[in-house]
This record gives sequence, structure tokens and C-alpha cells, in this order.
Amino acid sequence: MPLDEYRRKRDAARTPEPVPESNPPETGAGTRFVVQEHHARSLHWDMRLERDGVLVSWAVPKGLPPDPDTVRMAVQTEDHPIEYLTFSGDIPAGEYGAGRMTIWDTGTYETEKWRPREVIVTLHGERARGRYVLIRADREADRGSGRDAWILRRSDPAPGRDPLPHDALPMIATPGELPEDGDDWTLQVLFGGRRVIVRVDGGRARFTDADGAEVATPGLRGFGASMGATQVLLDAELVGGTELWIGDLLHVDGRDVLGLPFAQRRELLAELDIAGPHWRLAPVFPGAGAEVLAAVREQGLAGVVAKRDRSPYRPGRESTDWIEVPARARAAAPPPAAAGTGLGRAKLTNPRKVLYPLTGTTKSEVLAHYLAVADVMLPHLRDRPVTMVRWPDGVDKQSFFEKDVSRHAPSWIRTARVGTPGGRSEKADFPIIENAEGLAWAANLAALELHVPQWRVGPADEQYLPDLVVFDLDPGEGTTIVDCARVAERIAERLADTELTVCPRTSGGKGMQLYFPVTVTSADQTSVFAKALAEDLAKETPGRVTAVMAKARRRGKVFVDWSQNNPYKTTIASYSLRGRGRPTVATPITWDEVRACRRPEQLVFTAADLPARLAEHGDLMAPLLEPGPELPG
Ligand SMILES: [Mn+2]
Repeated sequence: MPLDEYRRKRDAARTPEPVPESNPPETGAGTRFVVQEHHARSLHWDMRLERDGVLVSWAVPKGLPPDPDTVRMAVQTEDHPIEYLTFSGDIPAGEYGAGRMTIWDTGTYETEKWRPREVIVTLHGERARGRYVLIRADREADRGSGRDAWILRRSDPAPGRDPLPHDALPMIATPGELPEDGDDWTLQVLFGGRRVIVRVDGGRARFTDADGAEVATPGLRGFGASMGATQVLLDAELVGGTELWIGDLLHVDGRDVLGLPFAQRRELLAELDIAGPHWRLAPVFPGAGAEVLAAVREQGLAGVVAKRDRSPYRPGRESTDWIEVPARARAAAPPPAAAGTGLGRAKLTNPRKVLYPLTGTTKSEVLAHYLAVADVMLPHLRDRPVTMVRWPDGVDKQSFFEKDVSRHAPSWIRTARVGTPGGRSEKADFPIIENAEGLAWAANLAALELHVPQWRVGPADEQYLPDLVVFDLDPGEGTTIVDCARVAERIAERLADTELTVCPRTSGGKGMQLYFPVTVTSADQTSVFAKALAEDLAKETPGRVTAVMAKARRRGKVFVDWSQNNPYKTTIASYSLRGRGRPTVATPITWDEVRACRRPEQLVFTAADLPARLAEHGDLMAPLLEPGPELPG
């Protein structure tokens, strides 16, 4: 019977896959197909063609061949039920085919030939379009082994597709000084690793070095599969065999991009959404100059490569379109203690220390986040005394607050001596972070979280009046950020008739915050204003909103915490990481995102999401940097 083997392999009570009880009628040639991407023990793609009431199936380890020059192996597997055409889901560990299965493509097909040893079809899918030929590989060794090996190729040319090159050599930068006309250049951070070209085809990655020799990378297992069926050729730095920093793109999915300007290649690279526990895009700073080099130098990183924005990629060639600027003066000998680490002066201590065990995020990745957001984050930190929360042994271990850094801050970190919020000692020397080096200093202290008050200090450390109002929307038990989003909309409605510009943000934790800039004449004015509005909302919908701190009264409600406006309080700084399980970020969002929020995960952003968001939105909190109108009421 056609589905006997399918049923024998599965326990309907344990797998989410469809397991029909009756056998289908034999209906002859069919018209539908599906290709599923199956992240089982070994990544493969399952190609299934409707025929005689079932789906005749092949597992294709590297996926459908994209062009006629590529021949792929396929192994015929048991027939699947028609219901499998729309199946996607997670097959639980321990079950047959355990792992995630997604629909890679589906559509209709025509049969040209259907014989026991040869099948010719034309697929009409979104991604799979063309004439494919399956021929049984009549190898003696396979006979009777149950491994029905076939070869699969595409017979018609793939229109407008450049073949993925088999190999390439990295482009070589000319050593030199930072270019003077910085506007047309982008600086990319160098980590002092080994330059590699990474070729990903059919979910398998191959690494070669500057001489074209293959490099073994046991620490990067999983990178190829993470790219799915996307074919790419990447230029990257391999640090310590376990960290991959990707800097450039040579080919993507049938498109040779060597001739495109660097700025465009980098955009295409960002669109690939490459971010994993051990692989990231190398941070870039368009139009940047000496300040980035100084931060890199302070961190003991290797240096920067300045890439001319319009430069094409020339494999294996040295070019003055790329200028490599080492962090260390080239004449100086490397200090013996740091020799071999590739980290030069090694101001970043323990760069590979994992601070987020769940995602494997290392201290150097924390640094990369802060360097990547420095441009937008620093204006919001300006003149605000920072309270740091440090996790020296990672987020699953003890943390501590630090306000007074007088004992260990280097001389180049500005400190402000101001009153400590409700503290035992009267005053403390708070750090004020003014530049990328300051962010890097904090990152090196594992100060994942940076908190700031709603006021600034003057040049003689005098405390100015608040310049921001914050509504901290905190979901009580049984509610989520979705409920906070609804309350945020109501607050925005209330303030719609004023001159106030209200900016929403996730807290990076469970809730969200609204901020707006104001001008006030007394220190308690912002609290009084926020409290009145919060109490008003609570009165209007007492079942949904509370303005009272008591935990017991928050169940099922959103707590509109107006008290964060108290000058003794601080809130998480925009773009700060959070010391939670994953490296989430306090992320400014658009009002469209607030209104569209229906599921909590829509408003969770991690460090990996930030570069693309910044490219798309810039700094959504920029209105906070202008002086606000007078606070009404
Ligand atoms: Mn499979």
C-alpha cells in the first residue's frame, strides 16, 4: 500500500505531521509540487511531486540545482500523503526526521516523462522554475540497499543567472593612513583574524584563505545551514577559528556583484540578515574618521580598513581603493604578552568571554554592538551621568550597579560629581560617556546596561532641570507589551493636541516607554504632569491600567509608571543592551510598529537587528535632542 512505509516510520501521537488513516485513490498524474527545507540532523531539501494520490519524494542534500552546470544527488524516500503539500513545523527530537521543516517553494508542475528510471518535469514555482531531469543512478552498490540514489539536474538555462564561482581570492588593501576626504569612504573594523573567502552552496560552507587553500573551521558548524539555499561568496575575517566577521560580498544567489560599488554590496550583505552565535557582519562606519580609529586603538583591536564607497571588488588584487590602517604604529613591536592574540594592546580583556550563554554572545560582540550604535546613542548620553549595571561573569551570574567610578575610571573618562539617588553617600563620581571610546570602556567592564536620568549636567557638574518626560509602561502579570502598545496609543491620543513630540521605545525587557522633550520651571513638574495623566487613564479603565506601584494591584493591568520622572531615578538608555537571556536592546520604534503590534515578539529586538533598523530609520529618538516646548498644565 502506498503510504504503509510512511505510517510505519511515524507515531501520529508524537509528530505534528499529517498521518492519514486511509489510503488515497490512485489518480494518475498530478499537478502540484512542494519543496521543503528540512533542518534535520543534516540539512536537505525534500522535493515532492503529486502522483497517483500521493507525493513521490526525494531528499536532495544540497537543494535544487540552480543552473544546468550543477548536478545534484537526490535520494528517493517514502511516498508522503497529499496533506504534506502544506506541512511546515517542528518535528520533535527523537522522532523520525526530527528538526524544523519549512516550505521552500510550492506550485504546479507538468510531467514530460514518468518512468521507473527517469522523470522529467517542468516546475512552475516562485523559486523553482524550469525543466528538471531526475535519472536513477544505477550504481551497483545501491542495489537492494534501500538507498535509491538519483541524480537531479536542471536542463534549461536559468535566465539571467551568473554561476557561483568555485573559488576566489580576497581583495588586498594597501597599507596607509586614513584618507583625508573621509566622506567617500567607509571604515570597517578589523579584528586581526585570518582573511577568508566563504563559499556557501546548498547550505554547505567552504572556507579558503588568501592563497586559496582550504581552511578547516570546526567552530563554525552550522553557518552553511543558516544560509539555507542562498548561494553566496563572502569576504570575511576568521578570528581564532570560531568567530566569523563578514565584511564584503562577491556573489549572491546567481548575481555576480563584483562590479557594484562597495556601498551597494554592503547593503545587499545587510539584507541577508546574517547574524548568529559565531558569525556577524563586521561593523562599518560610513564617512567616519579618526574617532573610530581611536576607539579601535583603545580597544586593542587590529585596525580598520577604509573602503572607497564606489570601489568594485577585485579578487586577489591589491588596490588603493582599500586602505588598511593598523591600530598600532607600524614601527612598534607587539608587546610580548599580547603576541598571538591578534588583539594588539589588548585593552579589551577576555574578548571571547561569553556574556550571554544562551546565544554565545561574547564580549567582543557586545563591543561591536556599542560601536555599531555609537553614532545614534552618544547624543542621548551627552551630559547625563550614567549608572552602569555590570555582569562580569555573564548574564546568568551576579550583576551589580555601579555609579561611582572614581577608583578605576581612566583619566580620559569624564566624571560628574552629583548627588546619588537616595544613596547612603551624598555624592558620587558618575561617568559621562562622550565618545565611542567611552562606550568601549563600558563594554570592557561588561556594563551591558547603561541607565541615565531625565536631566543633564552643566560644565561644572550643576544639575539642570529635567528636559524629558518618560512614561514607563510596565505590563503586570497576565499582560504583555501588546497591552502596553494599546495604552501607548491612548497616551498619544491624549497628547495629540499639544506641541509635544512623543517617541515610543521598547525597554528591551517586557515593556515599553514613551519619551518627549519638554521645558520646565521646576524639578517636580514632569512627575506631576505624568502622574495626573496616568491616574486619569486608570480612572477611565480601572480594569486595564493602574497608576499605583503595588505589585498586587498590577495583575492583568498595565502599570503606567510616572515615578520614573523623579530626578533621583534613571531609565535604561536608548540603544543599551539589556542583561537578559538574549542580547535584547532598548530599541526606538515607529508609531506604525506600535499600532501594528499584536504579538509580543513583534517588538523584541536584539543587537543583531539594530544595524538594519538604523539603516532604515536612523535615530527615531532624534526629536529628544531638540529643546522641547513648555509643559502644559
Ligand atoms: Mn526530510
